[in-house]
Amino acid sequence: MHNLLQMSAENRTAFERFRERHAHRVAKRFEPLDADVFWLRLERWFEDARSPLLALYGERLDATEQGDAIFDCVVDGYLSRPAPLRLLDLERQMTPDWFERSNMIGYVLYPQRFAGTLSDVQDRLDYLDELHISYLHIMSLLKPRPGKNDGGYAIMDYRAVAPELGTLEDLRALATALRERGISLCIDLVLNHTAREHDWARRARAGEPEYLDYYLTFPDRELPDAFEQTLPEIFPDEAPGNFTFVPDMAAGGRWVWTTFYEYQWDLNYANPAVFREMLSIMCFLANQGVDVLRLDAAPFLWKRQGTNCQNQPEVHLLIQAYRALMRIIAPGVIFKAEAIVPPDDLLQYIGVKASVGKRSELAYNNQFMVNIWSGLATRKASLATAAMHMAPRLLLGSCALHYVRCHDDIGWAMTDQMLLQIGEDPHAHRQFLNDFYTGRFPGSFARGEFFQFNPRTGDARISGTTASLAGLEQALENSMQGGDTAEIDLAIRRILLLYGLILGRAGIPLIYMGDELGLLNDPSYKDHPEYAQDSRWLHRPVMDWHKASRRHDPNTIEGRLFGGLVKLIETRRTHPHFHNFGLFQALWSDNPHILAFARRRHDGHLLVLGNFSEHPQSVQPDLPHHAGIDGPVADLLAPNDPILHAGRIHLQSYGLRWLVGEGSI
Ligand code: OTU
Repeated sequence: MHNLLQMSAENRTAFERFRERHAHRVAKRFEPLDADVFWLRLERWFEDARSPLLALYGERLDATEQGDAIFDCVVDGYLSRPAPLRLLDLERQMTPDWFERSNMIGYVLYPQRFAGTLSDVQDRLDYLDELHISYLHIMSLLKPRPGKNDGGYAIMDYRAVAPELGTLEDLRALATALRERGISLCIDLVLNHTAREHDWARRARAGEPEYLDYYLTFPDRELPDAFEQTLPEIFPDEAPGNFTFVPDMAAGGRWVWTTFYEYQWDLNYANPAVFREMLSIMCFLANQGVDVLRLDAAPFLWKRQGTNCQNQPEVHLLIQAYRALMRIIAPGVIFKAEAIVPPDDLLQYIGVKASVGKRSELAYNNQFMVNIWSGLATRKASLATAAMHMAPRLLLGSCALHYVRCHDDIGWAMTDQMLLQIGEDPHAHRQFLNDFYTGRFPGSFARGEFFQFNPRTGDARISGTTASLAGLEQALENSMQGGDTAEIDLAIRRILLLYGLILGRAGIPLIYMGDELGLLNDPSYKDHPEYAQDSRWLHRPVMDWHKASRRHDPNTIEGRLFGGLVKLIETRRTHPHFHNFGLFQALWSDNPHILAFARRRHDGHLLVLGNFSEHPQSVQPDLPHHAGIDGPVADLLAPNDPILHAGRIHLQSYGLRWLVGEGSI
């Protein structure tokens, strides 16, 4: 009612028109209360859905029919939402900060590599409970093409589970089991492209005009060449260029837009039929019990000649339209934008100015991830500190995912501007990081490999597990050759420092499968023709349950890592300081090795300190004061240890402190 009064006259008319046209049908299919709830929600999100859709497709002659078809899809999605999920929607609407709380702890896994089938994953949930996981990202779950499939990111059927993992029924059972434990389920929605074996692609290939329009295809090189002038290459090493010639497509063959691998065909979102198909897939997945949709490769959804075809304004309109429509259907479901882009671009995915709260709720903080790895290599906090100072602040209702490693490579995506600001030459610094993390730099502790080395530009990204990049692999090898075990200790400290930093930030911290046990690089991918060309498989090892069996023994590496992580997690989840609602502050200290950031909240302030150096360090005693703490200070991680030594705040080698105290905001 009230929302209707807020609408512009034009939107109100459009809404009334919709209501008149569909009232009868909705009343026939819905229970009266459901119909009321439906109209209330539609009223609430009508403008948010209509304006981006008008901007995207309003000029078309068939705009009205397209609008009706999208509306039908919303009605169907709402009708097929199962009762337990509707209850969850209600609960989440009453708890809008459900994904922003201190107890949100994420875990990311490949089902095959973690356990086997989906029901095997279900059998392992007690393990995740030990880590207090409340958010589980299961990758590669939907049916991919056979053979090479980019780790599951080339989907053949969005409405089927990969056969070797089980069935849709197993997925629903797993989602239910997770829900009972208070764990929300995130899966990938690969919306930029389908596998070339997808039914749509097959029909496009056969020349069906309706489906040809689902993809971006060209009869000759004219347009592809024009686009290539400004397009970067995402996988230059293995899949150069952005177009693939398909000789048997339509009559005489066509060039297909393939940003990633040649078997991943980019979808054409300028076609509203594609928009609608993907909406219906979103509903379908949400109604199986998925809570978080990870919008894979979001920046690439819209192409424009003369640009790099990323982060185009239409991408945000698409996300905004999906966001509003899904709120009508399944308000308990949230979006996570997978956009590994510079901070200012990233903010667009969360929403700025008038679009705040209307786009994705979650986004990856890639900058923090690369900057802490840079900090570990240089032993200096300056880059991470400068970046935190400049980072745009996230607004209420959205939060960042913090992570140390994920299934992808590490690309040194800090901005040139940031590197120049701390006095580093951008090219030289990236070169240094590549040398350091592949072990080429003298004295490096890291064991990584290049990903997508581009001989033309000298650019490369890095593959490797957290443990191997943080020195555990090298330390173990050295100790077997009679070397010093102190190196092992340092590697463990580095891993716990990195995790302590991401757990010390607000938002959702993500543990990448196996990091809790220090799983090392898995070079066996080189023996599999399917994987051999893609070094990201180096850091996608199979879960080592034998190592896991040592996790409760504090005298083992696994026990130290797992126990250390559990302690950090238990501290975080039981203290309100880590809730996303708070004022973030980056601090410069008087010691270049120490990273310092704070959060101010009405119920107490938190000051996180991390030492990037292997040597003990100290910082000035008034740092908590600069973080707004007025009274006494306590360390959540070591309540009984004195904080000051010789009048300064002391940190051990790779030490971490979570200091708290009262103060004004
Ligand atoms: C994503 O990554 C996935 O995470 C990858 O595993 C897939 O291969 C890829 O999409 C294709 O589906 O470029 O190097 O800004 O960084 O979408 C990985 C977003 C990637 C891109 C990201 C992409």
